[in-house]
Amino acid sequence: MNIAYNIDTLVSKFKQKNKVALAKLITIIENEPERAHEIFKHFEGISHDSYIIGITGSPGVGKSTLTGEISKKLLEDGKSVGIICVDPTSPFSGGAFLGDRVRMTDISLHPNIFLRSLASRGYKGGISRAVFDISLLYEAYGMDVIIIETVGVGQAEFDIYNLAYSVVVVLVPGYGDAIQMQKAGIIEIGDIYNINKKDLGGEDIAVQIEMMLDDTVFKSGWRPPVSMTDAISGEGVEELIQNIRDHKEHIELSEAINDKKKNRFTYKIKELIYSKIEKLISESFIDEKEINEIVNHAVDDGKFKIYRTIHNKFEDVNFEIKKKN
Ligand SMILES: Nc1nc2c(ncn2[C@@H]2O[C@H](COP(=O)(O)OP(=O)(O)OP(=O)(O)O)[C@@H](O)[C@H]2O)c(=O)[nH]1
Ligand SMILES: [Mg+2]
Repeated sequence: MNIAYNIDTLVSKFKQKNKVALAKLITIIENEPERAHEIFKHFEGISHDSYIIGITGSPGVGKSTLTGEISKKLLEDGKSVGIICVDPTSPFSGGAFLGDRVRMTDISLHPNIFLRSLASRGYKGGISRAVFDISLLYEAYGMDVIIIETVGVGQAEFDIYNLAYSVVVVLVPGYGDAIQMQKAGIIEIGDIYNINKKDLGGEDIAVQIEMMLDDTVFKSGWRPPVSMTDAISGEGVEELIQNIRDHKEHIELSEAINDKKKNRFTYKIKELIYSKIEKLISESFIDEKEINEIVNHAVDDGKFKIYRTIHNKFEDVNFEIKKKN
């Protein structure tokens, strides 16, 4: 099949708001990132901006349930929503992927919503690249709001901070000591804090966070609000959405949103450079086959000898990176 022709057809269907075309374009972007520009060149005339919300928090705190409830309310307001769930589980298990699907089935059939789950490993060019490109596709599709759900650990947390305009940090009762949270740096990334599972308590943690926030100076002039929700009954979700709206208004008025928009691209460019270098190094210096040979030798010749082999191989390594023009 002629892929160029395929992309042209998909793009014209996409422009008619065909969800199947959207799904297929996402798949192309996921599997063949080097072709993304062939898709995006068709959208150069589009200037629509979506509002991008990040929802992050430890595994199981209710991010997906909350995302579903928020989306439901946005749909009722006549908004369209594009969701990206970054799943921490292995791409082989597929379990949580299905889980997200099941939890959100009732809304994912709505014509104004689209949901895509990504396993957080196994992406060519990295997961943040895929998240960024899919969010761009959603913008071209005309989505009013984009919600990115990630588990708040390590790189994913960093991604969401750089890719979303309003970051909601979700916590639950019994999460533990507030000091631990501070150590984990979680208090630095949230624009909004939300204690979910309020049916199980959580007043104490809300108070702790409020106190911690009171002790912090916010250069942006935005003091993150704290809300409490029961994502299953939907209680408190309206207040959370109002907090997101307030934050949106704040960054729009202070024009911080322009910096955030630029920052998305800065981040994208840096990610591109890193993945390019990684690829260059792994392709030109040592490949899977060579690694396997060293490992096999180590197993056959004894595991201490591997140190000499590795040392000899890496001792005098130097890289020279040339710019093409
Ligand atoms: N009691 C109670 N349970 C909730 C609430 N919100 C979600 N849950 C339940 O908590 C479990 C995890 O919810 P998810 O929405 O999958 O949480 P998540 O943060 O998306 O999980 P991962 O994506 O796997 O990290 C599910 O069994 C939900 O039904 C709530 O407000 N109260
Ligand atoms: Mg989830």
